[in-house]
Amino acid sequence: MSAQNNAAITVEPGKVIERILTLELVRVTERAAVASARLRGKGNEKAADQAAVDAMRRELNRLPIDGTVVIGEGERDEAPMLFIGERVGNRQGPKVDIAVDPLEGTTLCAKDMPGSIAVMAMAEAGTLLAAPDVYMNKIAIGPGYPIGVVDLDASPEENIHNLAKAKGVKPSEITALILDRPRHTELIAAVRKTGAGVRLITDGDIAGVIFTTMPEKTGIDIYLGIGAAPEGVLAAGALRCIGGQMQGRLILDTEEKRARAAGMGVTDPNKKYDMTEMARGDVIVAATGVTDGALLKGVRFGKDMIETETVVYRSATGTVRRIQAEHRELAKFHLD
Ligand code: VTB
Repeated sequence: MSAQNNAAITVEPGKVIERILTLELVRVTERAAVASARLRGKGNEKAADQAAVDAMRRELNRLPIDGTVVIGEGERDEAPMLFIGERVGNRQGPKVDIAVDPLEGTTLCAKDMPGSIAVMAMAEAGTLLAAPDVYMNKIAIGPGYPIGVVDLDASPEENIHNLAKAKGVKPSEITALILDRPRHTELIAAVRKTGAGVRLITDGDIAGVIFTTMPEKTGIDIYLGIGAAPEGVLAAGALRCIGGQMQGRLILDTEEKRARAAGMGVTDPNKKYDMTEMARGDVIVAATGVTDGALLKGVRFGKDMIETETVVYRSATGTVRRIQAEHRELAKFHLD
């Protein structure tokens, strides 16, 4: 019998508790998704985000964990809830790190455009990179490639060529996913120069990174470019579970940002983090669709039930579960 099969029987306390908590995480992201989906398309990003934050915090505090938010809505003074350093859970369980993005893609939700999700990760205490809310330069590919085939410090051209070679295709058969931002003008041109295609997204680079793990389905081979650091850590957590490669480097281009990062334990401001350094320990990541997207269906509001779709990843076993839920009580009492 494998160690994993034994886990439920032999005493490996942390692991067993985490296993049980997998479903608890689903409850948390489901409720955040339902709460923000009620504000889909209303043009109010703040209200949609707040609804997700409130619901996520309420559900988190019901969990049998002693959690500390390491990736949150912001630092204490700028975020009243789910701020970095906030303790969550009922304190009657394992010490864990919590990373949240209660509504990833607030603009997408406010405009009812595809791809907004409610996301969180839970990991062994002290194992998630406590990243300040700055930008991060990221690169990610799916599983099945030799280690180091792409690298954050290589040029976009080199990366596309090396990836194409490893995949056994021409560079023109590679597609890169990049956030549509003026800061990426040169990057996009460099990728296109190789013959590769570029798919641009307006928001949502956690899902963007995850897309690289299923190129047959998404058509995406590589994620490149600069997005938010908190999203980078959450994406690294998911990729740790599914397999693949990811690197990230915080962009600490001012004294103030370097000082903030240092306060969170970042000793080398130029460090290139591998995904195993961004999410070092056992981690569970859950995401529920808010609006429809390629990764997840959005929340459906019916007369008698609300439907949600959630994906939950667990690094200890590499299990990926998709959970389709029908919430009758939430519909009946119009709850978030
Ligand atoms: C990305 C994107 C997010 O922030 O991380 C982006 O994936 C980066 O910031 O959905 P800018 O918008 O400033 O470029 C989001 O758009 C929102 O958190």
